[in-house]
Amino acid sequence: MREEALQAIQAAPDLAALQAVKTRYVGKSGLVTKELGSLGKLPPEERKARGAEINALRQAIDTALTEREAVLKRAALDAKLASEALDVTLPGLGLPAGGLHPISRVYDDLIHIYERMGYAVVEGPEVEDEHHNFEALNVPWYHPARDLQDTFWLEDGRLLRTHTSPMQIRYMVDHEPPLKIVVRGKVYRYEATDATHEAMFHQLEGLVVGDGISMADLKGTIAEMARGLYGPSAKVRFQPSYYPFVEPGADFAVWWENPRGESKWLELGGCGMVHPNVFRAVDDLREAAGKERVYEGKTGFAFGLGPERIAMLKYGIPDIRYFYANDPRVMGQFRGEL
Ligand code: FA5
Repeated sequence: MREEALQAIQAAPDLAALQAVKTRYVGKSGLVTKELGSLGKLPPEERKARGAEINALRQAIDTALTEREAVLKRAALDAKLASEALDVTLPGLGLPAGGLHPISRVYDDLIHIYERMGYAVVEGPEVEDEHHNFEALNVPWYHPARDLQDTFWLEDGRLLRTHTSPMQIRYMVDHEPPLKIVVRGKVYRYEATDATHEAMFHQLEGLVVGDGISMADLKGTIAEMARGLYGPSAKVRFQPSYYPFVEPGADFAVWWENPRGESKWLELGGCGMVHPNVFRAVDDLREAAGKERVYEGKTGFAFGLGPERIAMLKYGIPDIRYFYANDPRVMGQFRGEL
């Protein structure tokens, strides 16, 4: 039995098989255990020698079991380590990185510049009423300027705002002067699209109201923005223009150069001194809401510009429609740019 047991132990391929061998020989009803139990049936003179023999056998089996167990445990550990091995020199998994849309990046630049000058940043509703989008901005229904901004009308008589200027009205109705704000957001126009015109685009609106605000303050502010965007030698140009909600009104452009040696005037937006009729309309709305009339005799300036124009030049995007076509070949180039 000795040889047979020792061989079975050596041959056990894993810990479970070894346990089975152990049970077979030295378990409660194992072969060796049974032998020990049958000692009592032997004549007393044989018992001692037989007992010593069985004990020696049992010891040999125990030793062999312990040794084999150590070997198998070691092998199991080695196998586990090998299967869970980690090669720390392998490159990491490439997680797809997003990126900020180029318009968001231009907004961030612009807003940073205005926050430095102490402006508050606000947003307003994209669905507007006619009064805020036109009338209160000195554009009555019969005014030809309504044709300048073709409008998406909703069935309930409201509209998609054609510019961010209605937020001038909303903000002044809710706040007293002095104030300095920029408004960011989407605007909509019922227009045929081309390389520089979209039906949905963005604007950044500025409004400053206080006492003794002048056209010089407006020009200085636009120049400061241009320097923030294009460096200390940036140039700005103002040309007289007409917007019903400002008087006088102007269009402004910045001189734009890039490292490739390209340069030109970039027509950015409109601006001017807030028209007294706008202040009057705001005071009327305030009065109707039970608030004090506080805008009579105040002065202020406003401006509105399109970040798409800045982004097209900055990133060399030749057609405004690429911004919103969700073409991964275009937007993929802004991956990981935060
Ligand atoms: C306005 O919308 C005025 N509210 C701006 C303003 C505000 C003037 C405050 C005075 C005082 P205008 O329609 O010119 O103005 O639009 C302003 C800018 O928006 C343009 O200079 C241009 O940069 C951009 N823009 C206008 N139409 C489109 C369009 N279809 N697609 C892309 N950008 C446009």
